[in-house]
Amino acid sequence: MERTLIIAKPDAVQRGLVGEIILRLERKGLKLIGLKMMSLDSALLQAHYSEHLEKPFYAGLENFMKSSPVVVMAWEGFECVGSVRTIVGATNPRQAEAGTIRGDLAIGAGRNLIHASDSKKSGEEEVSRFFTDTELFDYEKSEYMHVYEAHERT
Ligand code: IDP
Ligand code: MG
Repeated sequence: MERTLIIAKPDAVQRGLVGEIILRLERKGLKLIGLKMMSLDSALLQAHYSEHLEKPFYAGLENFMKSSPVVVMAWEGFECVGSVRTIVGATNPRQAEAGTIRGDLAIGAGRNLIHASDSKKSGEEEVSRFFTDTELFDYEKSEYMHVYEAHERT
């Protein structure tokens, strides 16, 4: 099954929207396999946002991501990376569709509440970057027979 890294960013923590984010992912049927609060430092952020280091918004992004603790989560599910991106919505909350986390709950481009991995490969890499093996949990989710067909459960 695919894994995806979610970060409830400082604005989600400060605005009390961490529970709302978890609720939406739980309701989808995804499995939470890791969860912790962290303060992010420059080294971790530079690795996480390596593709954006040269962008004009990077300095502001790094400062913002260090402005408050964040809640990081690892979620698992069949083809979950794309499904979660759909639930999260477009990067700019003003262009994100109603019904998505960003479309419903955010408005500022640099205050879009949530990070979600953008591919299967980055999901694997990002979960490994933020979680040790002992912080990730392998367990049976009993409702899976009501969430997936058999071939999707393997
Ligand atoms: P994503 O979070 O939807 O994957 P990316 O393009 O990977 O979007 O950008 C990473 C993060 O950088 C965004 O979530 C947002 O916080 C910030 N960011 C991206 N573009 C802008 C911008 O134009 N202005 C301010 N912040 C931006
Ligand atoms: Mg991205």
